Amino acid sequence: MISHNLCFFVMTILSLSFQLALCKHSGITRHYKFDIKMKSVTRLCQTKSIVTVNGQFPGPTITAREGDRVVVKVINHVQYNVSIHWHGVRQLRSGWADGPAYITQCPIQTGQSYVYNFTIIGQRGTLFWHAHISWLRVTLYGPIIILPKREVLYPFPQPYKEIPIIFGEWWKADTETIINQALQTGGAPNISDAYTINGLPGPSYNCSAKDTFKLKVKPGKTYLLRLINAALNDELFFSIANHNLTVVEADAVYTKPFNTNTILITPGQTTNVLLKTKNHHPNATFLMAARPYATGPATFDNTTTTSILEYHHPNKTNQVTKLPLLRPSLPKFNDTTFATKFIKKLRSLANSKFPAKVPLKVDRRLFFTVGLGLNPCTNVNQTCQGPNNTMLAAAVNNVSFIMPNTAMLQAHFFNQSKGVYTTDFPTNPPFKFNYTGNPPNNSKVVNGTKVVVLPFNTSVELVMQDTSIIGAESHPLHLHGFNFFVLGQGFGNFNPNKDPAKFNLVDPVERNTVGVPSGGWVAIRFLTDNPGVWFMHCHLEVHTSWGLKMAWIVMDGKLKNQKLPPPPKDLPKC
Ligand SMILES: *[C@@H]1O[C@H](CO)[C@@H](O)[C@H](O)[C@H]1NC(C)=O
Ligand SMILES: *[C@@H]1O[C@H](CO)[C@@H](O)[C@H](O)[C@H]1NC(C)=O
Ligand SMILES: *[C@@H]1O[C@H](CO)[C@@H](O)[C@H](O)[C@H]1NC(C)=O
Ligand SMILES: *[C@@H]1O[C@H](CO)[C@@H](O)[C@H](O)[C@H]1NC(C)=O
Ligand SMILES: *[C@@H]1O[C@H](CO)[C@@H](O)[C@H](O)[C@H]1NC(C)=O
Ligand SMILES: *[C@@H]1O[C@H](CO)[C@@H](O)[C@H](O)[C@H]1NC(C)=O
Ligand SMILES: *[C@@H]1O[C@H](CO)[C@@H](O)[C@H](O)[C@H]1NC(C)=O
Ligand SMILES: *[C@@H]1O[C@H](CO)[C@@H](O)[C@H](O)[C@H]1NC(C)=O
Ligand SMILES: *[C@@H]1O[C@H](CO)[C@@H](O)[C@H](O)[C@H]1NC(C)=O
Ligand SMILES: *[C@@H]1O[C@H](CO)[C@@H](O)[C@H](O)[C@H]1NC(C)=O
Ligand SMILES: *[C@@H]1O[C@H](CO)[C@@H](O)[C@H](O)[C@H]1NC(C)=O
Ligand SMILES: *[C@@H]1O[C@H](CO)[C@@H](O)[C@H](O)[C@H]1NC(C)=O
Ligand SMILES: [Cu+2]
Repeated sequence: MISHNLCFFVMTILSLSFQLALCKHSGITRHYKFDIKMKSVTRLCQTKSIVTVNGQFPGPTITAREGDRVVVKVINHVQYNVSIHWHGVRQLRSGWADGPAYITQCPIQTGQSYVYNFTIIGQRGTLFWHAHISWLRVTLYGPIIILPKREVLYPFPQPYKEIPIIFGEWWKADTETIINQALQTGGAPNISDAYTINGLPGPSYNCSAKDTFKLKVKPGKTYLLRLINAALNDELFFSIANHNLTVVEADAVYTKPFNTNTILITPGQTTNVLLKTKNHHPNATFLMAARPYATGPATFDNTTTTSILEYHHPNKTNQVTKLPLLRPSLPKFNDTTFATKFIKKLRSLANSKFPAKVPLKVDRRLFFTVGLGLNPCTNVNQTCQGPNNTMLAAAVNNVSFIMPNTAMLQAHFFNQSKGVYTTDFPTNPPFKFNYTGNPPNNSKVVNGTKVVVLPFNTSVELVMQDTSIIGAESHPLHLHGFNFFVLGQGFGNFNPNKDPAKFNLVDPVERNTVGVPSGGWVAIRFLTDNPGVWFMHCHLEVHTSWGLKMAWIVMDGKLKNQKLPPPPKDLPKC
């Protein structure tokens, strides 16, 4: 193994591709063991058996440094099929470790195990891991913290402490039953009963005061909060009473710092913020609260989760009890004006150390509609709970993605795609209509397992356009295997003649999950520098279940270090 220093030395004299090959192993290997097992947990005065990693909820934190290898042995002891996704980790030439079931691997079946083995290259910040099959990620999730390389500082004030704040969503009923029931009846799945902060709903719910996350802080310090939205179906606003937050990073990429009292975070997104505690603050306890930003036509869980920021003055004792508890004021559930303002403040740091490598030329332009649709009722008794006796569905360019019954990456690698997927995913909508106006008469989706195939090193520009079929709604689209730059967004229909002139090619935010605005569009660019099969889907799990998902195939490049290596020997079989 090449030592860290030698690596740096070698880096200065060798070409870039060679550098990467040598230096990606410059870190250490971090070993983790994930035993998937059931655990009895009580929330909202109800005891429930949930799927966990090592009996922990939320699951364990993966901590690594940029350049480290992470090796996680996952052993499945539960009745469900399981797979784990390392959300936002680029997985450069390690697609076998990405995790979405039936896309890059068959699930790990009961009694089986699989070793995820990947190196973290060129990334530092907060990400998270979660199950990537059915709705199991409701309780199978935990933070991934990627520290900068040794002796490398953050490009912002060094925090006194770092705290993960992971948002979740809690159902009293069994969530596998809920989604299976919904897919059967064709109606919307039952909404959640609570949101959680680090697994705890907090005092705003009945019978929940004892399940409250408390963050104890000292005055006059800087804390780094690593915010993660692991909720299934809801974008969230988050705020702390009487405190401002400074955003410094999104999806493990540094941003230009900006001040805000409220954060918007979609499922699948992460945001690092600095919290400066005040000096000699007379008011000792402050609520931290999160509640949804909801734009869709369906009912949603309109509750608020809270936790407590508690000051501990070194010279005062027992100050906690009698002081007022201040509440933050959060935007209204449908405050799109706030959401838009917040999103527009997010910019890449884009300095010489952390440049924004926006692709300036474009090889392929694609236009995808994303949104809901309908399927005919197929129940034997011809009764369905979707609108007008239909079954709710969702689609990209009107294709509702059907999961294959074997892993696509394997099929691709061994040239056995026949009967698994086809390569005719439409790169434009099959028919044009006023996407954000009155819906067309025919709202039926088409089923398929279709992919877009791209050569290595293709620069892609993708515009994603929300539709108002059934109802306009913000869709947080997540791309596996790549980060992308968010060049622009707007409301109404994308105008290819006018809108590109307004694209930001200088310091657009770089991330892996972006909200397609409700009744609007977003434009992104990325470079296909990573061979494999890469999933792209709405991170609202209900929409993914309905088919709002597709996959990209990026072919091997010509050079040796541009090819996907063969699969590991323990890759699960279907
Ligand atoms: C992880 O992958 C690397 C590179 O392929 C290999 O050298 C190493 O042995 C693997 N580790 C485990 C535990 O499988
Ligand atoms: C979902 O809600 C409906 C209506 O309240 C109820 O009948 C059904 O039992 C619920 N499903 C589950 C799995 O709890
Ligand atoms: C019809 O089928 C659906 C889904 O299988 C079920 O929920 C519903 O109760 C059935 N209705 C009747 C009248 O059998
Ligand atoms: C938050 O920042 C705004 C604008 O910079 C400022 O007006 C406000 O006083 C700050 N609030 C707190 C609680 O520090
Ligand atoms: C302390 O709390 C009171 C209300 O209980 C409020 O009026 C006052 O502005 C707070 N002080 C500070 C410094 O936040
Ligand atoms: C959500 O709850 C708030 C109160 O917390 C209420 O003002 C609002 O009307 C509710 N919205 C919906 C759509 O139920
Ligand atoms: C605590 O007391 C020490 C010595 O009495 C003093 O120097 C320090 O400033 C005090 N700290 C706070 C936060 O009041
Ligand atoms: C938000 O919802 C309220 C109803 O709770 C409605 O009156 C208002 O018009 C909505 N605002 C927007 C911007 O849609
Ligand atoms: C349901 O049918 C009614 C009457 O034909 C129609 O007005 C309405 O648009 C339909 N709804 C959907 C979602 O297709
Ligand atoms: C599309 O529909 C919207 C909403 O009804 C309308 O404001 C807009 O003018 C329509 N656009 C076109 C090109 O017809
Ligand atoms: C598409 O797939 C869904 C879910 O698997 C199924 O319910 C529906 O009937 C299918 N639609 C068609 C037209 O085959
Ligand atoms: C688990 O996955 C295997 C392979 O795809 C499949 O055959 C089996 O039906 C699945 N079992 C469950 C319980 O879903
Ligand atoms: Cu969606």
